[in-house]
Amino acid sequence: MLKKLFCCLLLLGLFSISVYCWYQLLSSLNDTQSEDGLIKSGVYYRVFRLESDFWKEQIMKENETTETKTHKSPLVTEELKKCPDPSPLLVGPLRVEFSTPVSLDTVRKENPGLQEGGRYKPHDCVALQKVALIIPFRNRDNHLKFWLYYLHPILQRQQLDYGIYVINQDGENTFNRAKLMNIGYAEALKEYDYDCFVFSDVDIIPMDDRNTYKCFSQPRHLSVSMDKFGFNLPYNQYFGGVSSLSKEQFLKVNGFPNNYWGWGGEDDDIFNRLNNRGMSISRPDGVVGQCRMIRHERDQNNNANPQRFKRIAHTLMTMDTDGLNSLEYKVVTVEKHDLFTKITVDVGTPPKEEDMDKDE
Ligand code: UDH
Ligand code: NGS
Repeated sequence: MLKKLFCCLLLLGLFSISVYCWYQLLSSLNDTQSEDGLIKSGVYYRVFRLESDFWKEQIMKENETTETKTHKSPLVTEELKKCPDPSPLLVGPLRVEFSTPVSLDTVRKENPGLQEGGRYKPHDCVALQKVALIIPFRNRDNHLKFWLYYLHPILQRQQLDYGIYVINQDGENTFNRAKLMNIGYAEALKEYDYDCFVFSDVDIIPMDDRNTYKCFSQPRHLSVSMDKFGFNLPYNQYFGGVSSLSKEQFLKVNGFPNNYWGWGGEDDDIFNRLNNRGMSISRPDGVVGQCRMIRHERDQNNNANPQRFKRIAHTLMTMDTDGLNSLEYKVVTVEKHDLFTKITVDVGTPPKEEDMDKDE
């Protein structure tokens, strides 16, 4: 009897010891596996997963809220500061040359921040001005490539909110640069609330990015120191090449004249208009204002206008009736390219009695 009792106690002891050992073994296994997160079953794993999913969800929710916040553009715009003046991105003098051809593909690759139609605005500050760049144009594709190649990076460094408008005269009739400028002004305003207009020949490139393509308190002449004039002004009243006028300044003079067909005089006419309305011309200094012109022959159907001297002598009499308020044209096509907006227009023909496409 005593022997049986001893055997039972021994078995019970052995059983307890084995149970204890199994327990220790299992719990040590669980600890290791839950630490490195590899265990495929068991309480620890589930807790770990649940916690992990919970935090994942929380993090995702947090991200969503931040993302929604950053996508609310009005909020962000409110927070953005005005861009500093002058732009801290300017580098000063630039090397400008036309011996190596450029491709539009290169220009596209080098300007990834552009929006359709050649639009741009700085993403980290609010541009000081909304500038429409107007280029009078016909059959100058090679010049346009150089212009886009050089100007896009400059305008971006100048931190402008800008759009490029190439106003292409349809057909082969006598060219009318000034009317194309007026059309550019009118068409650009249909698209965006621009407050400044830069009128630029397609073949003129600034050699210094401190020559900011924006508007000033007085109308601005920007191409003041051109290589073809020995880096000088050809005459004091010269207002050709590249100029900028605020919307207000442009309206004050009724824009450009529409009736200068062929080469010459239209820039002198707008100079007279500005002068007649009491404005003066502002200019950068001769170093900052240096620019290069792409050499070319005179285009077809842009012969010197024999009427130009007579016309500029009468600006005061004609400026209130010839200009923005008498502008008539037809839009033929509007093409939104990556690097610019091309608007092809029918500007009409010069009056028959004036054979303006013949040299004097
Ligand atoms: N333009 C065109 N196509 C034309 C004519 C003019 O796109 O057929 C535009 C272009 O933007 C050009 C601007 O109008 O830059 C002024 O025209 P222009 O370059 O003919 O005028 P500019 O005074 O030259 O610069 C005149 C011809 C000089 C010939 C000299 C020959 N050695
Ligand atoms: C003047 C013209 C302007 C012209 C300027 C420069 O004589 O329209 O020369 O021309 N005025 C008249 O003819 C009345 S350029 O040397 O760039 O071809 O802009």
